Amino acid sequence: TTSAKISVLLDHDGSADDFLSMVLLLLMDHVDLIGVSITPADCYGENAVETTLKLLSKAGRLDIPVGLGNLHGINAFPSEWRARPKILNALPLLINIDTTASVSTVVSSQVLLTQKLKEAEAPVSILLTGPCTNLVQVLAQEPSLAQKIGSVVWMAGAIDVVGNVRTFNHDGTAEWNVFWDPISSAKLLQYSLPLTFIPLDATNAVPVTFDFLKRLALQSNHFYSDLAGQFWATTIDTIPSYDYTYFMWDVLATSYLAIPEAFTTETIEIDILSSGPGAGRTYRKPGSGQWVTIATGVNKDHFYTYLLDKFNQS
Ligand code: AGV
Ligand code: CA
Repeated sequence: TTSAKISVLLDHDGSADDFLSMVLLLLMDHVDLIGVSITPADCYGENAVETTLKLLSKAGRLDIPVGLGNLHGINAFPSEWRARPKILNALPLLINIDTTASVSTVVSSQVLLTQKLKEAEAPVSILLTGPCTNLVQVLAQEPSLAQKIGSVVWMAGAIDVVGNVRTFNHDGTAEWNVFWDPISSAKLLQYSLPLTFIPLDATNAVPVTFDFLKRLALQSNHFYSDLAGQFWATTIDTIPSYDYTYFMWDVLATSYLAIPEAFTTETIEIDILSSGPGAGRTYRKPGSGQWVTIATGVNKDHFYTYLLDKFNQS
């Protein structure tokens, strides 16, 4: 029934798993997706808007408002990663979906998030699958909106494991979503929000493997299985090093909204470095007063079964 639904705002940054996260939210019976905001981080904004609208159109959900952020973090993502949505839009499954009629409905991310939080009568769950910059800006301008937020689930951080940033003048301890705008990331901790991080500690368990892609392809007569298989195939790089391995990062974080029982968690006090060679590092700091629930692991079979079942639905 409608009353059992939770209202969810998604802020994503346009990588393949960000789009699959949006699809997964649309397929969740208990979720009412009330807005999609885009951060131009691991994507070029205009390409990500296009993919987002194509997918909403395909789902018959162009009623969901879309926002595009105009804020940029100080540590840009590699351009090769940002350009990937161009390939997604060219795939046979998406290329002929025409979105020109709906482009005018795109507003700025801050306007969208502010409006939706203001309007909300029940607590809103916020899912962040990219950096947290838009949300932090909104709260900086109107701190009282924090009371409208029931939970924030963020694919972010690397607590007890190495990070995934490999770049000049950095020590490798940070995860990219935190590193892109480490200043906003550190600020997010100061609003006493109910925060849950799905960090690399948990996502490291779910790389995109040929074995999983084979299982997905066996059910590719279903549109979303076909879509997921093709999106993830574009992420298989030729250099088999950790830095180039694509994980189901955001999709795992999204699944937390539906199958929290598949995760092991811990509630701890942390801090985030906002500058220096460890910029974006998320680390345990007892006494900081900045409490976060972190996912420490996941039951892979539970997650895979859930995912294959969801992408089987239409
Ligand atoms: O750090 C993981 C985050 C997730 O939100 N992103 C990708 C996911 O959408 C950044 C990222 C880390 N390594 C990457 C990334 C890679 N090899 N390719 C693209 N993006
Ligand atoms: Ca992402």
